Amino acid sequence: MYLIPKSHPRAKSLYIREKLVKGFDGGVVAKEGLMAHGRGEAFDYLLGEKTSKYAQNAIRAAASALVSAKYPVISVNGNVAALCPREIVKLARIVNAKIEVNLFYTNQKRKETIVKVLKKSGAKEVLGTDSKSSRRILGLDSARRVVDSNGIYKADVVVVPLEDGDRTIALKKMGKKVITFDLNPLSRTAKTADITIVDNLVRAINRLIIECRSKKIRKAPFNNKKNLSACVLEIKKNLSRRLPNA
Ligand code: PTJ
Repeated sequence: MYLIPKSHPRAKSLYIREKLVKGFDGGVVAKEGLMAHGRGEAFDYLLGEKTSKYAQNAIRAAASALVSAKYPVISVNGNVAALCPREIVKLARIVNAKIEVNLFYTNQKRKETIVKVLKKSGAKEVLGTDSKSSRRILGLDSARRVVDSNGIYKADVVVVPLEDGDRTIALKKMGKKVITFDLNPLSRTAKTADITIVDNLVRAINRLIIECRSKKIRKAPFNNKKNLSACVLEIKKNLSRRLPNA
């Protein structure tokens, strides 16, 4: 961290990157997670590295869905555990959600390391490592199909930050409401989820926590497809604004 001077114009983004590197060195993040982060960084750059009003609309809709959920569950992968474990625990506590570790590049040792990180961050219970309570999601071939019968399997609302498209589709087929954080508004997950927060998880999760704590949560109409289109147009606007003068 000390290698990045505070005065560096991109210090914030580089600090976030360091969390991933630290997570990789500590056995939390998969190698592929570093690449996934790079893709996220690129989209964040195009989005102006700020929370747009469209992301805020989605955050409001997500808060409303979470506080009215009967059995909400937050799914945690390696990148999420490296980026914001404390915030995940805080959010789970506020909306009374279960936390479940669920990995794409599954590996029991990494799962257990992630559980330790979450417990160190204050989680009392973390699901996803007990094979006795595991269930399979039908129609899904990736390791993400294995979920906990007291967690994702039973949930009515599932938060899946940085998710892959296949499982989002499978969760939808199971009748669940899916909330995701994805900097790429064009990804399959972004397009399939009920509520897509097109923002960096690191920024948006704090806003979601504030929103869930607020006493003024109102159920307002939310159209994910329209909101995603607005996010794409936002990128287009940012690009034209930043065109170098020829
Ligand atoms: O820990 P594992 O084994 O479960 O693996 C986790 C990764 C992230 C490697 C796995 O889920 C994966 O391969 O994801 P994808 O399919 O690359 O999708 C990740 C999506 O998250 C991409 O659309 C990225 O743009 C986006 N993304 C990356 N970093 C962030 C992000 N979105 C929000 N906030 C970020 N910080």
